[in-house]
Amino acid sequence: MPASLEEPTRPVIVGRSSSHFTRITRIFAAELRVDYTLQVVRDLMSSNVEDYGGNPALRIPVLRTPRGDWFGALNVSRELWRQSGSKLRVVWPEDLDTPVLANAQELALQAMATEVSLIMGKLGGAGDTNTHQAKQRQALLNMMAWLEEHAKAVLAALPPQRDLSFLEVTLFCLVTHLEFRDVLPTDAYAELKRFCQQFATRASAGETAFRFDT
Ligand SMILES: N[C@@H](CCC(=O)N[C@@H](CS)C(=O)NCC(=O)O)C(=O)O
Repeated sequence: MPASLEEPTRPVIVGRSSSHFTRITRIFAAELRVDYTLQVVRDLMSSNVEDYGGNPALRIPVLRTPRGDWFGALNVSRELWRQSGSKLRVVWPEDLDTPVLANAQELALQAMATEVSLIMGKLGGAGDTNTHQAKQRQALLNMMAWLEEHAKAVLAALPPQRDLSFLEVTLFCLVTHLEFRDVLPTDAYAELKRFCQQFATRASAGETAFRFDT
C-alpha cells in the first residue's frame, strides 16, 4: 500500500483503567478526540521496564508514538493536545500564576502521588502500622482539607474562557479515585464533590470510569 494510504499509527497509552494518573490522559484523549489503544499493565509489582512502556521509573502512564515515548500524565496530555491539532483552550500548570491556583495544582498532584504510595505500600505488605505510612496518611488528610477549603476560590480563579484545565482533570481524578479505592471517606469534601458531580457530566468522564482491568 502506498505510504499515503497507510492507516496513521494510533498512539498507545500504557496504563490501567483503575489508575488515576492514567485517567487524566484518557480524559484528555477523549476531550481532544484522539483515538488510542490502551495497553494494560497487568502487574504493578513488575520490575521490568518493558512492562511500563520503557519508563525507567516503572510507572504509568506512558504514551508511545512514532515520535517517541512520553513519560507521565502531564507530558502525555500535552502530546495528545499537540497531536490533536485541537483548538481546545487548555489551561496548563504553568499558566497558574497565583499562589492559590499554583498550590492547588501542586497539592492535587502530590495527593495523587501520596495515595499511590499508600496503596502500593499496602500491596507490598507494609500494612497500616508503619510510621511513614501514618505520616503519609496525615499528609493526605491535610492536603485534602486544604483543597476542600480552597476549592471554591480555585475554581472561580481559573480563566473563564477555558475549555479544560489540567487542574480540574487532576482534581476530578484524585477525588473519584479516593472513593474508588476506598482510601479515605470523602463525605467531608462537599465542595470538591460538588465539582466532581459537575465534571462527571462530561462525556470524557463517563467514558473513562475507573474499573479494574480483567
Ligand atoms: N509522575 C507520574 C506518576 C505516575 C504514577 O505514580 N502512577 C502510578 C499508577 S496511578 C504507578 O505507576 N504506580 C506504580 C508504583 O508506584 O510502583 C505521573 O505524573 O504520571
